Amino acid sequence: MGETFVKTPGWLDWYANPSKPRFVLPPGAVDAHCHVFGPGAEFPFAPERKYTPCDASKAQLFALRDHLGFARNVIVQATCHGADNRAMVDACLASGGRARGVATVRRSVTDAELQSLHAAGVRGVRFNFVKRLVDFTPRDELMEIAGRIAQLGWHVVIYFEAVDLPELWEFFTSLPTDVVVDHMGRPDVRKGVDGAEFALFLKFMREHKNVWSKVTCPERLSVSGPPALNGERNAYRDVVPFARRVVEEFPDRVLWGTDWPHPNLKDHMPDDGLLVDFIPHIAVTPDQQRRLLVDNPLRLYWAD
Ligand code: 0GY
Repeated sequence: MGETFVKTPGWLDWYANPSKPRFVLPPGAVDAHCHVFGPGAEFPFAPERKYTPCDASKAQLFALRDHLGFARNVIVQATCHGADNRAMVDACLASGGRARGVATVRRSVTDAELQSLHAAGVRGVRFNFVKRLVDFTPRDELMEIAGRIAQLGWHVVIYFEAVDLPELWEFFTSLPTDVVVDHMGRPDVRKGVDGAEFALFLKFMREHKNVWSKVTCPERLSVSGPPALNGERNAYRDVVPFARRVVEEFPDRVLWGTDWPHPNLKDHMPDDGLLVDFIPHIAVTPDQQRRLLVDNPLRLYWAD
């Protein structure tokens, strides 16, 4: 019998009965940002974690994939598992080639371990700069890791808050790989889509053609929040202009994902069916939708 974990107080569990989206996903659509948590009894959470989540297993993730109409997943290592990638790797291996992974590794990772992650389906590493989630890792360690994984053809996923972009700019623009930004660099939507902060993010993508963005997490970025329970399905509308701007300007460098099981949400847990219905508001033409959901993730994660 494995270890029993107690969830962080106030932890919101994922939405148990998501609605069926009205938006029909194109064939081959990829949920390019999601996680597995444990189960803790099988894959213990890391001692250095900043939160203890509910369990969210691979079987539950694959059931959600099928319910929403996705064909594939990209499973991103969550900070609650530290650099122990076993739960994510187990899910990738069990997916029959329908999941790829993004790992967290330390400088001590061996070449054989990197090869084994590659064989399991890992195609990137995640560098996290969100201070509430991780302890500081020296930049020289991250750059060393980036140099090693570049040789495998992998990319770097970066997670940071918009206010920290100026300070991180030089490091990010020195990375030798493709660079994928989580959640549009977490803009403060109150500052406006034409504000200086988001303008800097757009400049980052415009000037650096190796930078991609996930146009994800309206539920995390929204101030206006979900709709009232009145059957209205146009949720999180204050985030729409931000995501739409990125999709329109960089249609070949955007990805979309659910972020299931939605760690660290404090106010509400989104209905994942409603999140899928957000997509046609930000990618308004069938061509944009196909690139966002199929062509781009396949190019990045299933090139081989
Ligand atoms: C996300 C967002 C968060 C958490 C993590 O790995 C994680 O713990 O990514 C967050 O708390 O904002 O992308 O899932």
